[in-house]
Amino acid sequence: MRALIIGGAGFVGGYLISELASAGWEVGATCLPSETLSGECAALTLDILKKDDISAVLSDFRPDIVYHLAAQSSVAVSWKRPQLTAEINVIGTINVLEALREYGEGVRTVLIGSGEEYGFIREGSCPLSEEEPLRPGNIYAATKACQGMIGEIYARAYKMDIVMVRAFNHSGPKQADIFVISDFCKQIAEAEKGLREPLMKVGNLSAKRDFTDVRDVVRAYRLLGEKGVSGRTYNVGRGKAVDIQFILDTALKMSETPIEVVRDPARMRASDIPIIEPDVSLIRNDTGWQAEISMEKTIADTLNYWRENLRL
Ligand code: A2R
Ligand code: GDD
Repeated sequence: MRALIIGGAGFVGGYLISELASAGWEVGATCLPSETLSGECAALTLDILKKDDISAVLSDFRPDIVYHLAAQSSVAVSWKRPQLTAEINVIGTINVLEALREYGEGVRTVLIGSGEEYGFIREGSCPLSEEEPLRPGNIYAATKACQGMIGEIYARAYKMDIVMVRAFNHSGPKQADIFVISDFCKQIAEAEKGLREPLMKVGNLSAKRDFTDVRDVVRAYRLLGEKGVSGRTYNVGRGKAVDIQFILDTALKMSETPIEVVRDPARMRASDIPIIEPDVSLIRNDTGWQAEISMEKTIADTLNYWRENLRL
């Protein structure tokens, strides 16, 4: 199997390269000119805002399957840079799908969307099945809902083999520190080394989110590439939301130094969905996948990553 990962230099990309290469797949991965790729893969440079360049990459690498990961992936950034988020996540995805449509060749495409797409859910509707109506509550979520809808349109209209994913929160070593687990762990590691005052800055601790280890998530992506049903959308998550307070308490228990918690208004969002929790029976039934790595391990590994990788 020849897999092309678009957006391969991001957080998930590195893990997906390892997962697919370990399974014996031949992997090509793209990155922006400013980025570098790591792992066992053919490296290609690509900006998805340049459609002709996508066509050239497809003709060069000739994949059987394409994983589209490239995105502006932060909810927080999407409030500050809505145009950029829409351009990359919507126009960029259309460019990818147009290039794939022209390429033909029966290639399978896996589009990575988000659990955020469900947005303002009705009371009592958790766990959320894939049939639940989408009511996005932020710019990022709206662009990902749009990506999924456009994916469905291409699948139906052009009979393209497209599998869509709504990935819920995922974390692990090497994640950018703008995401909550990585953010809290980095603050602890800095406090332990005396690089900052022993203060933990936090945002909204009452939001409930469903966290899965990135190493489980990329296994789900491989299995969906192998066994996912064309045209279907799959939730990828643990199936059990916890509040951010739980993440904070678990991380603080691992700290080697006492840390005081302080609310940081800059970390509060213009609007934050109270709970997002998926029903994961569809992916379990179609692929046998379920999350295996505990949240405690994800947090411990992320904290150890920061302990070893702080730039002093
Ligand atoms: O923004 P950068 O410099 O971190 O680069 C990101 C890259 N990217 C692009 N690639 C090609 N053409 C573009 N115009 C473009 N704009 C951004 O996509 C980054 O290297 C990659 C996305 O990786 P992350 O931001 O680390 O996201 P992550 O956590 O790997 O999530 C993968 C997918 C995304 O579609 C998320 O929205 C979804 O899973 O949750
Ligand atoms: N980042 C951050 N920092 N978040 C905090 C903090 C803090 O100090 N304190 C509380 N939170 C809360 C946020 O308000 C949000 O409710 C939750 O923690 C998770 O925030 P993030 O880790 O920034 O992730 P996200 O949920 O906005 O988005 C991530 O998950 C989506 C899937 O549900 C990203 O990985 C998206 O790309 C992904 O699609």
